[in-house]
Amino acid sequence: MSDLKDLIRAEARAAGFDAARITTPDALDARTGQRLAEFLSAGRHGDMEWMASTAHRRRHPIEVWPDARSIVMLGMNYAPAGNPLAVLGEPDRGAISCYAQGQDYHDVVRTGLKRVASCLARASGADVKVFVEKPLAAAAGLGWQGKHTNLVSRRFGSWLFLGAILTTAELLPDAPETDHCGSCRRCLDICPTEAFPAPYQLDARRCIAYLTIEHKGHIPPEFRKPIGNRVFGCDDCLAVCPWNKFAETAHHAKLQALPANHAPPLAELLGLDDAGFRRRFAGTAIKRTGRDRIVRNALIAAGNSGDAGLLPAVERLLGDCSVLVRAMAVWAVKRLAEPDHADRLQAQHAPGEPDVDVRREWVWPAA
Ligand code: B12
Ligand code: SF4
Ligand code: SF4
Repeated sequence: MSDLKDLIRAEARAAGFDAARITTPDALDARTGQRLAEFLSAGRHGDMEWMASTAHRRRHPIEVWPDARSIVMLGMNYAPAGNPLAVLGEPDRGAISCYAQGQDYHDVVRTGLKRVASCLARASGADVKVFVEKPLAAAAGLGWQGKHTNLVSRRFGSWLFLGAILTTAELLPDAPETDHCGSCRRCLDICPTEAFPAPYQLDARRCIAYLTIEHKGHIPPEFRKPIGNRVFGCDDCLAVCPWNKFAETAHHAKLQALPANHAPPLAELLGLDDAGFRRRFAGTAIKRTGRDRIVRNALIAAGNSGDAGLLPAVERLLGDCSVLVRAMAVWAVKRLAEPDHADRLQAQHAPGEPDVDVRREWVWPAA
């Protein structure tokens, strides 16, 4: 059994993972399922409807696969090389969360998981399935669920991607990790949108990662200023975690930030059409979000920039095909243009505007 564990650890390292530990399906108690149910019944998942429709499978690993006997939990370090919050002081550029600056992590983690899973299946003759769950990572001792709700590791801080392999193989479990947050509350206090109703709980509807990446509709006015120049995700609660001081920069070649994806100029993002967007972000997690949502986010960042030099690019988007884009172009115009110029643009565009939400943006004061 320990030979098999050694083999799994060696294969995990070769596949690019930085940590590999074992737990069993019965290491999770009923509280995990209850907490997921509470999160969903409070509506905290927003429009991520898949979370509600797959909840029955995600309550407990046994629901995924009753025959599973062990779980291999894997962690991949994606710690950035510099301070990920420095870009927040450059208002003419878009802040892209460091998890998305390299190649698409979904593909990188999935490829690694498949490699470790097939090695385990070959060596043991057991069946395997791949999966992800934070409470299982804590049960396996990879870290603990911090007050920001993500897994924190004493070795890697808050910068770990997670993956899991369920298997019918009997493996000796590792010890779980305990909570080392203590009285710290840095992550809770820095959140720009007050997305934590309580320690260890997140209301995704208020989280900038949700609003800029997952949310398909208009971003509610109350969040537009706090979003600042964040055009894809947010690193604030992770970046301030004191446990990051032990983290080493990510070494997986595919997770290194691509220079073009580190703080792109807003002027460039505002000029993207569909084809340009697909070319620009091919192979990254950003491509999944689509051009309209990224341009929507870049318009919010432009509106917050105070840079009237961005106004011509913003004005061009007043006639865009996407209502998401037109609505935020109106908001950005109102924030950047002199009042008489904004009035002229309103007289030119508002009367022929077919969409009710965009018309409403024209009449709302620019909050
Ligand atoms: C949906 C989702 C999101 C949503 C919701 C996030 C959330 N915290 O629930 C949004 C879009 C907001 C999001 C954002 C981010 N995400 Co995300 N996301 C997921 C996903 C797909 C599912 C998470 C989920 O099921 N949430 C539902 C709730 C119920 O689960 P929960 O977080 O465990 O919350 C419960 C506990 O906190 C618990 N609880 C309550 N009280 C208490 C008390 C104690 C003591 C404890 C221990 C627990 C506890 O109950 C909560 C419900 O209230 C996972 C991948 C996966 N399949 O697991 C990635 C995942 C969680 N995301 C990840 C990342 C990296 C991010 C971002 C950092 C990306 C970014 N930079 O923009 C941000 C971080 C924001 C944050 N502070 O969480 C990583 C996290 C890795 C890690 N080290 O934990 C994951 C695991 C993906 C991966 N494969 O690695 N994400
Ligand atoms: S990712 Fe940003 S917005 Fe979301 S909870 Fe963390 S600090 Fe708040
Ligand atoms: S910042 Fe502090 S409270 Fe938040 S996860 Fe890290 S140690 Fe825990």
